[in-house]
Amino acid sequence: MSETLSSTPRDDGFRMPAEWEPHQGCWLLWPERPDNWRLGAKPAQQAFVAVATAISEGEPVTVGVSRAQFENARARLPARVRVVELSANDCWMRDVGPTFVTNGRGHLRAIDWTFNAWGGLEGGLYFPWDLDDQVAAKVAELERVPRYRAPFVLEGGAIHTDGAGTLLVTEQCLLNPNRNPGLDKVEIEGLLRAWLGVETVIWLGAGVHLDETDGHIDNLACFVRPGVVALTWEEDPADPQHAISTDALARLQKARDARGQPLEIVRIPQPRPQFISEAESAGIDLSAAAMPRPAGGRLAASYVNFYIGNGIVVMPELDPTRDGEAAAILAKLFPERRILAVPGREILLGGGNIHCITQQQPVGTPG
Ligand code: KQY
Repeated sequence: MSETLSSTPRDDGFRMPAEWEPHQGCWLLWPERPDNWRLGAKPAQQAFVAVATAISEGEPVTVGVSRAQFENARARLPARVRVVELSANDCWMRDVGPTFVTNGRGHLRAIDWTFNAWGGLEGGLYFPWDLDDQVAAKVAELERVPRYRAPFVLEGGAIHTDGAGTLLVTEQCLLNPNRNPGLDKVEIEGLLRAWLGVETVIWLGAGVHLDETDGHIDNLACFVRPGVVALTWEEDPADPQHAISTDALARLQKARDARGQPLEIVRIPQPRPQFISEAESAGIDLSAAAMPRPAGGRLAASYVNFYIGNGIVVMPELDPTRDGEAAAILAKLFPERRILAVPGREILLGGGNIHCITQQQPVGTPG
C-alpha cells in the first residue's frame, strides 16, 4: 500500500513544481456518462483520444477507464497510451487526480485533496462523487507514491504555480462557501503555503464568465514561466468577460511574485461567445444526478485552458476566427515547444477543457 502521511508537504521539504518542469507522465480519465456528454460520450471520447495522442508525443500517458468502457477505450487509444481500469464519477483528472509535489532530492509524493464535485450539495455539478474522491489515492497506489490526504476541499484546476514560490488563485472559487465554509482567506492562504510549499498567494477576483467550477484559475490565467502570466482577454466592454479580465489585469499589475518581482501579463483573446446548440443539448441524457445543459447556455470558452507537456503545448481549437491568433501567442510564449491544437468544442460542452482533463506527473522517484 502506498504510505499515507500525516505531516504536510512543506513540513517535509516538498513543493508543487511548475507545469513546465519535466514530466514523467500525464494522467487522464475516459468520458462516459451520458448525462454530461452528448451522444453517449462518443464525440467527447474522440476529443479525449486526440488530447491523449498529442500529449503522448512528449511523455507517457495513462488513461483511467471504467470496467464497462475498458475495451472500447483500449481499442480507440494509440498503443503507446497505457489504459488502466479506474472507477470515477466523470473524467476531470485535473481536479480529482493527485497534485504531485517534489523535493530537492528528486523524490515524488502526491496530494489527495478532498473533492466535493465543485460545491457539494450547494451548487455541486453531480451526485454522487465518492468514486472521484478516491481517484487520487488510486493513482498514488499505482505509482507507489506516498500520499498526503488534505482535510479540506481543493481542486487542481483551482491553483496555478510558477514553481518558484508563487500561487495564483481566484476568490470566487477558494472563498466560495460551498468549498470550505469554516475557513477565512487568511486561513486558506496558510493552508496553501503548508500544502503547496509556496510563499506568495496572488488572489484574482472572479473566474471566467459562467464557469461552472465557480471560477477556476485554470480557465482564466496561468503562469507560462516565472514572472510571466497569460490572461484570457475580451476587448468588448459589453461582454461580461471584459470586466472580469480587466479586474484580473489590475490585480496582476499590482502583484509581486515570491521573488518580489512585478509580473509581465500577456493577454490571450477569448474565443467569440460560444453557446450550446439545440442539437448538442438534445444529445445529453436528462438526469437528476447531473446539472442540466439547456440549449442557448453560454459556454466558458478560454484558450488559457492548455496543457504544457514535455516539448509541447496542447491547446484547444474553439473558434476558427481566433484559434490562429491564440496559437501564435502561445508559440511566442513557448519558443522551445511545439504548439499542438486539437478540437476543444466537445470538451467545452462538458464544462472544461484540456487543462481540466489532464494531470501531469513530474519526474521523481517515490520517496
Ligand atoms: O476547470 C476544471 N479544472 C474542471 C472543469 C470541470 C467541469 C465539470 N463539469
